[in-house]
Amino acid sequence: MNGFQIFFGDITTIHADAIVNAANTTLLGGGGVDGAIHCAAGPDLLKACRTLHGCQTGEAKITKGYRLPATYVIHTPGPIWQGGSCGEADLLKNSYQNSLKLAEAYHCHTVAFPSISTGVYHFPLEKAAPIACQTIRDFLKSSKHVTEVFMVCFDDETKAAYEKADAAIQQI
Ligand code: AR6
Repeated sequence: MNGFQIFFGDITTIHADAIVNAANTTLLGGGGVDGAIHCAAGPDLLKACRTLHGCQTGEAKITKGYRLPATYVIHTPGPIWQGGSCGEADLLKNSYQNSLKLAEAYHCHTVAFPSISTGVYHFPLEKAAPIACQTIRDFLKSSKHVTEVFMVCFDDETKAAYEKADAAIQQI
């Protein structure tokens, strides 16, 4: 039975086959979780990212994890919140879905996500959490290799929002 778990943590310490990076379209690093991942992975991650020539919002690209405990890093730029009428919800769904598809293509069993776009990109947490949980749970219904997905939350408010969203989905 494929599973989804929400917990507190620092994604750079997670022993998953792949962790997902909430990147920007340059894929050349930044602050937040992106900065933490590059810092923990070491300079070879940036070297690998330079060869990828960026990534469009909602798409995903993969590198090795280098010094991270994770085997791979899947980089996806989530949407910047612009009020909600610029396709942000679909783009956020694409980020989760395309990351999961790439994990499946690389035969990953365990995949850990941070809360994409809800930091510097200001996607409202109560809108982002249901999109993330629904997309992950739908994917797990038919995935072959990806069997466990973790949502790694960095603060109380984020964890509470994902738990609430996931509980609502489970009741339907
Ligand atoms: N582990 C798990 N989650 C974390 C960690 C960590 N180590 N560090 C931060 N978070 P953000 P975005 C949480 O701003 O909104 C970068 O500069 C954080 O608390 O990292 O998608 C990129 O280069 C929040 O809940 O990503 C882009 O330019 C969540 O991760 C831009 O920020 C996402 O916050 C992307 O912005």
